[in-house]
Amino acid sequence: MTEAAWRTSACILCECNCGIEIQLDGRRLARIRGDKSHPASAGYTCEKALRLDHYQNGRHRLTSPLRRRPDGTFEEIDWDTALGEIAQRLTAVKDTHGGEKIFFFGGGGQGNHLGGLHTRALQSALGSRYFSNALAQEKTGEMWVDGKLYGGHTKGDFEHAEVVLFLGKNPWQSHSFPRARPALRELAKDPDRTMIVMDPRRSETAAMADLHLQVRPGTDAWCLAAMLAVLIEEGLLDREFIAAHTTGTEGIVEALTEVPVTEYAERCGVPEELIRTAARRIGTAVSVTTYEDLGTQQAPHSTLVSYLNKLLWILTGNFGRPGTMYLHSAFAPLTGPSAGGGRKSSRGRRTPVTGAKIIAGLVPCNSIAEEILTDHPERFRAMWIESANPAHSLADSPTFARALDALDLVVVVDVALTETGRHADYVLPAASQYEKWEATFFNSEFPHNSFQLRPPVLDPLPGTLPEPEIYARLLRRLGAAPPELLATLTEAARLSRPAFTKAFFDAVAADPAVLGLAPHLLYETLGAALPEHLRATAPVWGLAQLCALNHPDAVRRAGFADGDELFDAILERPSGVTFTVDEWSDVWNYVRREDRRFTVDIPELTEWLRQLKDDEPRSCGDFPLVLAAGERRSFTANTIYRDPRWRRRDRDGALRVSPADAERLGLATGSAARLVTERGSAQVVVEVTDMMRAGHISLPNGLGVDHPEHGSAGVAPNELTSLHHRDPVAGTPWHKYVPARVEPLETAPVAQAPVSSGG
Ligand SMILES: Nc1nc2c(c(=O)[nH]1)N[C@H]1C(S)=C(S)[C@@H](COP(=O)(O)OP(=O)(O)OC[C@H]3O[C@@H](n4cnc5c(=O)[nH]c(N)nc54)[C@H](O)[C@@H]3O)O[C@H]1N2
Ligand SMILES: Nc1nc2c(c(=O)[nH]1)N[C@H]1C(S)=C(S)[C@@H](COP(=O)(O)OP(=O)(O)OC[C@H]3O[C@@H](n4cnc5c(=O)[nH]c(N)nc54)[C@H](O)[C@@H]3O)O[C@H]1N2
Ligand code: SF4
Ligand SMILES: [Mo]
Repeated sequence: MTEAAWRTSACILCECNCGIEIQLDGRRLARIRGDKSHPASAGYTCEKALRLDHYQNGRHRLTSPLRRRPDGTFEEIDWDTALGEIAQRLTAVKDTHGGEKIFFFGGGGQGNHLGGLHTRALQSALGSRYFSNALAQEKTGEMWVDGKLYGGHTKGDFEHAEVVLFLGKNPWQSHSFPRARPALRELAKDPDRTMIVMDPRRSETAAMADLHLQVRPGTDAWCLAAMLAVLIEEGLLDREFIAAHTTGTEGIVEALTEVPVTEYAERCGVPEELIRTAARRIGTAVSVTTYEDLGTQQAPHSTLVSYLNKLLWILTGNFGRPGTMYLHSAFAPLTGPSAGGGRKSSRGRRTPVTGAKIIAGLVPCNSIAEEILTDHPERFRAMWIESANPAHSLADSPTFARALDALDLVVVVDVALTETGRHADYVLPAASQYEKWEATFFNSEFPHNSFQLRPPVLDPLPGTLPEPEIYARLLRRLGAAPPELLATLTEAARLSRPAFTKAFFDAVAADPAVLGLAPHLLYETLGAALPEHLRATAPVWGLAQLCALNHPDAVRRAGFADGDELFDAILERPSGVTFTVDEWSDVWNYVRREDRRFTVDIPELTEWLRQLKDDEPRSCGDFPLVLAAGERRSFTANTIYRDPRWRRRDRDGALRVSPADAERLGLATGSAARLVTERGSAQVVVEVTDMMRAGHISLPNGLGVDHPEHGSAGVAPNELTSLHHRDPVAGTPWHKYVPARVEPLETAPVAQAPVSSGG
């Protein structure tokens, strides 16, 4: 027998989207291995990718549109009925309340951003103006700071940096940069390089670090302020870089000069000498990169911490050289313009009811329920949700569910009947990410940036449709595309690609609003002229054109004269294409400022830094512990895998507790306990581990989802979180800082295999 072919695809479980190859057995993803031809991952995968058949073929898959009955149960209906009714009800909301009352959430998860293009077209057709996704509960504080400083997204060249700082980030488990584990191992074993980890927990990454700054939870601002003060005190700022590349450092440097290092070291619980050693190492290294993630972005002072983190590498001149930080090209934008980058376009946009700041076009996740559960005339009336599970992933799930129930219409597009789908009026079953063309826009490498368009490896499961087709059918019912325009573009597409390019850009020039519908128009016209199996790739042609316009030199250096050549290469190379090639000196061109300098002064954050001095420790009354609700572990992957059996270990997602707290509370590994917060309580299984410091406890993310066959395991973390603890600037939740207490339960310890703290 000949061996089944290996098909090219990608892992969809985290933003790395490692290239994989899949061997099918019928419809089963029988064997999976890393794809050596993938430009970024080069053959690497972690263990989670090997279990992707749980996603593809689990019992959770839906095969018919569902409509909710008045009693809350669902009935199967056909696609025509579903889309006909949805079109009618959307139109009714629009006519009665205005299209801007239809709120959009999601539009892509960890592996699928092509559907999101079409949701934009639907938004445009309905006149909807407000949307959000998971980034507005993690990254918007950082995006706001990025916008003010340079107007772009930064990342680090971790593979070549002499010193790397991970701030509330555990890449051993969560990855987020290519080949994270080999890169960490190399960093750890090289005596000339230094890994610094700031984390209250002795995470897998912290255990490998040269310097572990084991802060008290939620005190990173004091620790970073102290490190910056040491840099200033010891004359370690890069004055040349500051003079050549920045404006407005005086105010913040003055504020940092006043930081009392000894006192702040005490506040954050890290020995002063260790803070000084870390600061000196950063101040004297040839190259430094830093990575901040959820540990600080979902904790007190998060936006201030983002600023202090960026000051560490800016004031020491660690930008724009190998081994340092960089700005990069984008194949397609992941969000709207960031705060200060689009100073004109997005400044001052606020939500209609509570006036919360909209950053990068995203409504803060914690505000959404508040924008609905009110009798304010501007409240949202309907919600469209795709590729997201906000009734599980947003703070205070019970309140979010109540908000969904208060709407006139909720439509969910998903592969499964999720916690969110249960509150929908209609659930539309999408084809899986292995049954359609897919891609992600998490493309953030430099100097070579790559993009992968993955072909389907299977036909859609009967009863499901790929998102482009779902949206096309709905938009046709809504009469979204002007018929004359469709006719002109269809005709041009039949003629030739250059004729189409001209017709398309003429149409955009005549009426820029055409861009809003572009994904739909391209699917209907250019797509219809392509061979049928390529139809869904047509919107990528549009993105390739924009990419070539935005980065003409870098795209040319990558070997493509124009957007057409780039698009053809994308289709020809399913493992991925390097779409921009830069030199390190080009990095300044990505600074979206006329003078190409960093605008360092952010007065409101400088003021916040000054106030740290008088900031009282949070008094937690009945809740003496800090719960980190949502830790990334070997067996977590947001809520993408729904079958609890995918977890070979830690099926219940144990509550991690320090030995000191366990002894005080009379708990042992395997004990049952009640975990109580201001918002709720849950029964948990305890794991006693010296990863945790006293006073700090932790639950994994992504658990507590139900499965039709195997039920639910573990705790849904947002049953325990509240809407009120959030960043004052960005509105991002403090999932990693939930005041809590643990009460032992009388049950005998559950027999369990020993749990190791390793990966
Ligand atoms: N295995 C796995 N990998 C994933 C995911 C997954 O679900 N599973 N999800 C992906 C997604 S969506 C994201 S956003 C990333 C997130 O990736 P990470 O941010 O790395 O993930 P977390 O484990 O949530 O948090 C990181 C660390 O923050 C620490 N922390 C908690 N409180 C504090 C604090 O007050 N200060 C500091 N300094 N640290 C603190 C925790 O101990 C933890 O080690 O992971 C991605 N990768
Ligand atoms: N307490 C707490 N809450 C958290 C976090 C935390 O650490 N603690 N982390 C936050 C973070 S960083 C993130 S990123 C969010 C993640 O939360 P969400 O963005 O809400 O998303 P996921 O859990 O990734 O869910 C993705 C959904 O997409 C569906 N899906 C998969 N493939 C397809 C497809 O091809 N088409 C369609 N239409 N749907 C598909 C899946 O079935 C699933 O329902 O959670 C956040 N919530
Ligand atoms: S690192 Fe992320 S994308 Fe890569 S194999 Fe693991 S889960 Fe998948
Ligand atoms: Mo995330």
